[in-house]
Order: sequence, then C-alpha cells, then structure tokens
Amino acid sequence: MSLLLIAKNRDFSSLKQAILDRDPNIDVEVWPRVSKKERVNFAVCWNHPDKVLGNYPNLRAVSSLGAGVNHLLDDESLADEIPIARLITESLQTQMSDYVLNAITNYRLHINRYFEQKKTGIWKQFNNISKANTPVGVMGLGEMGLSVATLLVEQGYKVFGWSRNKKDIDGVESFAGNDELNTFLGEVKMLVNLLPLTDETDGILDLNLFKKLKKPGYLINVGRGSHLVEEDLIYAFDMNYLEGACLDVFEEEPLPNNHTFWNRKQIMITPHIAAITPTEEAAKVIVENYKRAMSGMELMYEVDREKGY
Ligand code: NDP
Ligand code: OXD
Repeated sequence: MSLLLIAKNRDFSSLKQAILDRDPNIDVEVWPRVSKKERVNFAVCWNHPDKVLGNYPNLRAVSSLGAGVNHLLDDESLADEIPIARLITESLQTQMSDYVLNAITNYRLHINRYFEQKKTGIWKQFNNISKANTPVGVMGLGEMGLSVATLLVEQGYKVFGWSRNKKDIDGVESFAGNDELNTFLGEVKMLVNLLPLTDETDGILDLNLFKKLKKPGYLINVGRGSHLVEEDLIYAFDMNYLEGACLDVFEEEPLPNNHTFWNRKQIMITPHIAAITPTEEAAKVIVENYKRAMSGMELMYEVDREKGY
C-alpha cells in the first residue's frame, strides 16, 4: 500500500517528512517515481498532469492539496466511485479572512495609488473611503466565505452574502440562487468571489455581472481564475463598471509574463497566496484521511461529486 503525492513542479520533501513524522509506517511516494502502480491506494494532488490518476488501478481515495477540487473533478481518468476529499484547516480560514480584509483596507486607503505615486516621487493625498461607503458582497458562504463574512461584520462592514441556499449568519444579509443574484449585486460595491469552480460558476464574473454592481465596483477574486472572464474585466474598467481588482487566482498559473493584467494599474496581483495550507496541518488531515480510506470509512471534508464542491 502506498500514498502518492502528485504535482507538476513541486518539492514535496517537507510534506513527505511531515506525513512520516505523524506515521512512519505509511509508504509515501512522490510522483513520478512510483515503485509499482498497483500499490498506490491514496493520492494527494495539486496541479497534477491530466489523466494521470487513471494509471493507478487500486486507488481508494484522492485528496486535493488545497480547498478547491475542480482539478480532480475535471480528471476524467478518475473513476466516479472514488471519493474525493479536500483540505480544510482553521488557519486557511484565518489567512483568507486576513487577505480579504487587507485587500478591502488597501482599496479604502488608496494604497495601490500610493505605490504608483512612489515610483515617480508624487506626494498627493486622497480622502479615505469610509466603511459605510464600501458595502461588501461575498459570493460563496462556505468554509472560506463564512469566515470572511464574519470577520467583515466584526470590523463594521455592511455585508451581503450569496450562496446556493439561504444562510442565517449574524449581521449578513443572505441571498440565494440565481433568482436573487441581481438584488444581491445591486447592494454591493466590493465583490469578493469565494465560489468553488463548477459548471454553474465557470465564467460567472463577466461584464453582465459587473454592470449590476454599485458603480464603480471593485472585485476581489480569490476563488478560481476561470470564474473571471478576463477580457470582460478590462471592458468593465473601460466602462467604469469597476474601478479596480485584486486578483489572487488566474486562468493560467503562473500568470504568463506577457499577460495584459501585469500592466494594468487598476489590478493588484498576488500569486495564489490568499490562503496557503501549512505543511503540518496538511499532513494531519492527509494522514487521517489515508487511514479512513484504508479502513473504508467516510473521509473528512469529502466532496459531493454531484454538486461539484
Ligand atoms: P465550500 O464548498 O465550503 O463553499 C462553497 C460555497 O459556494 C457554498 O456556500 C455554496 O452554497 C456556494 N455555491 C456553490 N455553488 C454555487 C452556485 N451555483 N450558486 C451560488 N452559490 C454557490 O468552499 P470553500 O469556502 O472552502 O472554498 C471556496 C473556493 O475558494 C474553493 O473552491 C477554492 O476554489 C477557493 N480557495 C482559494 C484559495 C486561495 O488561496 N486563493 C484558498 C482556499 C480556497 P451552499 O452553502 O448553499 O451550498
Ligand atoms: C485552493 C487552496 O484551493 O489554495 O486554492 O487551498
């Protein structure tokens, strides 16, 4: 029996060690060096080569190395009956909430403009934007969205949330489903995307959606790059539907050097770091799920394949 770590261009030495520290009896292998493919019973994947999972006939379960699982659901070589888990840890939620709060504060204090001014030594002040004038809408109120929304309420923001099912969260006005999407958007200036990437949410951040925000809106995309129709972001700036964006995720990662987003002053770019799973915490969940899979138990943070998240 072996546990296989699979990713393109990733150094797994510390994760492998952290797994072994928890349980030295687990045989941890790192793709592509696999002793015998029949021995692989559990795989942990991030940015894995397409269809690679089909090579392992005795897989009992797979885990994402992150909170999102779209890369696993997209892999047609993974048989339908194989359970998929994702990695959720408390510090992921804290990191995500900190990231979003910082992005909103940077917007309100014009930090991006001051970075630009510093390049040419310009000393020019702008009035801070008040919290009252920054109503926030969080799309997706799951593990990440809920903690973001809760922190923003604590910080005194007016917060709206949109999810598939209505939620009862203190201080958050909840909207649900496509019928209530437009009403939700009409309340919001600062839009935070924390949806999972599914057939229904792919490309949801488009010109038509930006048009419905309070003008000009601001986008924080921490979900997935494919939620955003990239060229529509540029149109949305040109039409003054949006005045800026903070992007952590991209259709293609790493974002190519020649991508037009790099040269846009309105766009803050971070390299998919809003919430990074700490190695020790990842190892804890992976080992637990490995043991569960080996004994036929339900996995922690198991994904509903029908829903796609
Ligand atoms: P969850 O699965 O816990 O929550 C998903 C939320 O989205 C739920 O509230 C769900 O509604 C809602 N939702 C799903 N589909 C729809 C839809 N069609 N219409 C309306 N609402 C919908 O996910 P997490 O909060 O854990 O993570 C969300 C995503 O954030 C991940 O999939 C990943 O892509 C991204 N992420 C990014 C990170 C980064 O570093 N940038 C780090 C971690 C996550 P309901 O509750 O009603 O079912
Ligand atoms: C993700 C993650 O899913 O980093 O994006 O956990």
